[in-house]
Amino acid sequence: MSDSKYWNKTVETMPRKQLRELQYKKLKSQVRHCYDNSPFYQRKFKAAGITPASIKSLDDLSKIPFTVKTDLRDNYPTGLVAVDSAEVVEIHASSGTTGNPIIGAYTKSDMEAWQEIMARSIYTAGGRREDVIHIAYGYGLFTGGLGFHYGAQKVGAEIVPASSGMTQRQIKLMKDLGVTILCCTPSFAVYLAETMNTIGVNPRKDLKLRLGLFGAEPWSERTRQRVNEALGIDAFDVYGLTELCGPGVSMECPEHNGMHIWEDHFIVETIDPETGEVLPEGEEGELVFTPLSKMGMPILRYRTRDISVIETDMCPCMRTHSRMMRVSGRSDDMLIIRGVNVFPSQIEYVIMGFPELATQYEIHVDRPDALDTFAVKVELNEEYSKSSCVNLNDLKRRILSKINNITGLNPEIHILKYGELARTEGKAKHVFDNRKGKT
Ligand code: DLL
Repeated sequence: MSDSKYWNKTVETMPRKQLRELQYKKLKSQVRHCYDNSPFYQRKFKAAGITPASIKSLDDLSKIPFTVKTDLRDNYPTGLVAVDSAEVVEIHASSGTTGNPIIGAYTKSDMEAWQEIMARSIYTAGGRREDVIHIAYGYGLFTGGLGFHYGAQKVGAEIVPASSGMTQRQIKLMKDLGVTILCCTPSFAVYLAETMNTIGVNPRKDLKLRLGLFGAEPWSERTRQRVNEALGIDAFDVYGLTELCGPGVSMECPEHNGMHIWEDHFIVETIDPETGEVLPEGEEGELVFTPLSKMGMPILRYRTRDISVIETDMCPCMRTHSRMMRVSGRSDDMLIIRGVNVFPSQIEYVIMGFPELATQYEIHVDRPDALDTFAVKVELNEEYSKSSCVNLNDLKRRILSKINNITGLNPEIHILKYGELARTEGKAKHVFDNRKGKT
């Protein structure tokens, strides 16, 4: 095993003042690149009455207008590409199910930067060249599979490019190949653990798994505890999005106190999602990112809709890069039920607190008449499903009371048998809002 805990100590522990200087230098050239080569940003700058000369310090970043998801959809497929098409070497796209997909276009230098931060991310969690890394994020247009693949390649580890699907065969491969690191969505990690239990594979005895690198969807601390326990691993949170590069924008270190944002490649701001006002450090709000190394499809002040808090105090790991706390939800995932704001993560938090329940859940909202209906479907875990001594009415009452404490609402609670809710191999679908189009 290598002895250093850093992939690039100079960069990862760079004093914050120096890091800010580096960001300013890169921001200036990024703004210049957009101004010279992107008709989209030329129009935006003109409308805002700014030129590259208007950016005289990092504080001037706030003069630049935000870029939002609809800008990307409206300029599909290549309206934001700022290089000659011959410079583009790879395309990825988000998994959105409605409208135009969000495209990511990469040049050779974009690919190198992405590979570097993915290698840094894997290394930060403890991945080394001696590891066998099983990548069960989807390969293809989604950035998850290939993003981890490129990073693991640079670390020099042995890669099992499993992609999604064929869960039982994945478990066999993990066992036979001595896989030590699992990379997938947290919901697929839960599903793998459940399947192992069903087919009689004991991860602690039969596998060599030690780490899990899970992201691409919100998950809770309690899900982490459950997965750690079920698989006998140390699970790490990893964050990113197609518009910025893919996974690798930020990564947890072994302190597990937030994900270090690789600030030599990204500037982060937190804003009030309603007013767009920049919030002081440490306040919860929507994350806005400005990537600093993107040439193919540069993007400035991108509104992610992801809600989190940024901390800049020194982490015991001595990395100076600021940390984003777990994403508590997306501002556009927030449900307004009978006038009350409800985040799916609040419901997940309650469910994970009941050892009698499996981790799968669904939230159903509808408006058959004038009033919203709200139902939560949960499952008993495998053991309780088989037992006849569970008092379902009492369990229902306790779940309801916890949800009511947090939201003030009284959803219908449906307790199903283990395995009755659909499982997913990629990002989980928890919310079924059937009110769309109903007034
Ligand atoms: O999900 C990239 C990725 C792949 C990240 C693998 C981590 C691991 P998109 O499909 O464009 O890209 O989806 C991006 O997923 O805006 C968040 O809402 C959500 N998301 C990603 N990582 C996390 C995370 C990839 N760790 C969208 N926690 C983002 C919570 C996450 N939400």
